[in-house]
Parts: sequence; structure tokens; C-alpha cells
Amino acid sequence: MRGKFITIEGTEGVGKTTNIQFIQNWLDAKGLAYLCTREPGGTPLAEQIRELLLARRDELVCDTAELLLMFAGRAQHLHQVIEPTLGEGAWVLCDRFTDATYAYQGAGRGMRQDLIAELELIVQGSLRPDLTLILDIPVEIGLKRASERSAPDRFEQEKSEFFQRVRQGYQDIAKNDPERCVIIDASKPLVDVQREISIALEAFWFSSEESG
Ligand code: T5A
Repeated sequence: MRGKFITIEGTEGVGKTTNIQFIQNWLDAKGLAYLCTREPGGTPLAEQIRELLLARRDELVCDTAELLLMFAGRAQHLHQVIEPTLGEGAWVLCDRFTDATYAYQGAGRGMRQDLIAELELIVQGSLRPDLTLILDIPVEIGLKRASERSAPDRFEQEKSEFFQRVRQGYQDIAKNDPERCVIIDASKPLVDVQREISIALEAFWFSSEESG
């Protein structure tokens, strides 16, 4: 049986990395084989693309180049890692995926949604995540958390308005796909955030078992 594909999303500093460890503990407790990965990245080539994308530079990166680099890394990641792992029956837990492209390049940069959908079809075919946890916090709190942790990368240099649009983009994604997406209030203390994540995971597990 094919494995399940879980993604975790949200704006900057929302707590994805922190909560991935918690999700891994849940997967371990269920005795599931899984692979934890991230985007951009996940293979040597895609990690190099990640470096290209995140590096601060004097040259202005054009929106189309940014979009195509995201999907170039994703194509490699899917081909080399995600598809084979799911095919072997293991689960995949991925820190960001195509929802990030709709939120950042679509809602944030203003690139056309139908263009992103076309690339999504070329690169992914019908593959979509089975469950997406969207961690949500006011932009300023996330940026503050992120800045306390490390120096800003190229995306984190953007203005607050950019991240407001990205946040709205994620909320729209969740509204349009409520079966797959669960919004988690990540402004709460970690223990409360993880309780909400746990409820979402158990509900997903129950419905997966039900559907065989
Ligand atoms: N991108 C990506 C696109 O534009 N398009 C795409 O298609 C894709 C895939 C890199 C960038 O790429 C862009 C989006 C990104 O800008 P990334 O590495 O996932 O993606 O970047 P970040 O969102 O910047 O990830 P971070 O690692 O910065 O943030 P996290 O993982 O969300 O946050 P985390 O866990 O490191 O937490 C930040 C701090 O907050 C604390 C933590 O201890 C940590 O110090 N914290 C809390 N504090 C209080 N209460 C809580 N509940 C807390 N939870 C965490």
C-alpha cells in the first residue's frame, strides 16, 4: 500500500522545524516507516537550488526565475525521493511543498495561479499531499521569532506586507481545500500548538484506517 504524504506549511518563523520533531515522534509511536524531508531541497541537486534561492544577492531575482527554480528542485525531489518512498509504502513528512509556491510566488509575488497550476501538473501529475498542517501566526510574531534564531535569508528580507499576502494565501488554500488542510494556531505556547497538531494527526489516522 502507498504511504501517506504529510506537509507542514506557514509563514516565516511559524515553528515548522520545531514541530516536525513532534510529528516524527508521533510517527514513531505509530510504528510507521517514514522519511522526513524539506523544500526547497531534499536531494543534493535540490539542496543546491535551495542555496541559490535563499542566498542574499545584489542581483534582483526575477519572479519567473524564482518560480521555475522552485519547481526544478521539486521535480528532482519528487523523482528521486518522494515518489519512490511513497511507492515503497513509507510515509513522507515534508517541510513545505507546492502550497508554499501558491502562497509565496502566487499570493506574495503576484504570479498567476493558473501558471503555477500548470507547472504543478507538469511536475507532479496528480500527486498532492494527503494532509497539510498550516501553522498560522501574525506575521510580526513569526518574523521576530525567525530573526532571533538566525540572520535573514533572501525571503526574510521582504517587507511585512509581502508576508501578510503570503499568510492570506495560506488561509485561502485552507478554505478551498478543507478536507486536506488543517490550520493550527501557532501563536499559542508550544504545548498547546502540539496538542492541536496531535488532534489533527489522530483524526487523519482514523480516517485513513477507515478508508483502508
Ligand atoms: N519558499 C519555499 C517559497 O517561496 N516557495 C516554495 O515553493 C517553497 C517550498 C525557505 C524559504 O523558501 C520559501 C519560503 C521560505 O522563505 P524554510 O527554510 O522552510 O523555507 O524557511 P522558514 O519558514 O524561514 O523556516 P524557518 O526554519 O525559519 O522557520 P520555522 O521552521 O517555521 O520555525 P522554527 O521552528 O525554526 O521556529 C522559529 C523560532 O520560534 C520558536 C523556536 O524555538 C525558534 O526559535 N518557536 C516558538 N516560540 C514560542 N512559542 C511557540 N509556539 C514556538 N514555536 C517555535
